Amino acid sequence: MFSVFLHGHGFMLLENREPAEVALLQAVHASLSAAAVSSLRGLQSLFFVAFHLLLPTPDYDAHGQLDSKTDYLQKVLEVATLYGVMDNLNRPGSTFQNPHWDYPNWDSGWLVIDVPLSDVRPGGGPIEIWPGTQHLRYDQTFVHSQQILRIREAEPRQYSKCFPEILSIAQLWPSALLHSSLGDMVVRNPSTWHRGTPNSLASPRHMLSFIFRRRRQHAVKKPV
Ligand SMILES: O=C(O)CCC(=O)C(=O)O
Repeated sequence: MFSVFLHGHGFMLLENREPAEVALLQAVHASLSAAAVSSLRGLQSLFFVAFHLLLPTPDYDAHGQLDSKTDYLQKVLEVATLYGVMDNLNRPGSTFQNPHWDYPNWDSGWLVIDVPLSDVRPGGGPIEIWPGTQHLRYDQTFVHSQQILRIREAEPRQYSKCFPEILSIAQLWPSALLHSSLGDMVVRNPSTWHRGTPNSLASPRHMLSFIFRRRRQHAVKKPV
């Protein structure tokens, strides 16, 4: 089932109501700028999931066998790099982002886990995701694929530039709005198209995003 979701659709939403971990997530958020990697060690569920998915042969079905004595952060760091932990802030009054991918799908080995720091209900800025788009062959999908893929410092990325071809496909392709609860994990292949949606509520929506990349020597032919 996990392989159908993450490999087939490009994302999955896992519940995590572990109170100690939810409290730790909030503490991490409070001290994000100063956060040393070691301060994340108690996020056992998150690193447990990440470790199994970042293995050279991803183990989609290991969920539910968490061993509290194992240091899963350490295990993750043996097979992958933690590129960053960022606060994806969606402020009240925000509008739609452009549908985009974070990394093109030929740049493999990336995994992102988004953790909302509040319950995200309709109108509260849920992330929208286009299942299966991580498998698209850009050269067969876009007329102007070169232009869309040209990502250089000096040029607008998809975040800030709306490519009509991406937008028109996104309008036709079924998408999912991921409503979630504090502490849940949205595990996604960052090549899967997604965007931020309007936050029409009075409070900001904070979401921690953990960005991992499998080490080159552990590369798999098929990215998760
Ligand atoms: O904040 C969100 O819901 C989405 C953020 C996002 O897609 C991004 O920053 O790349």
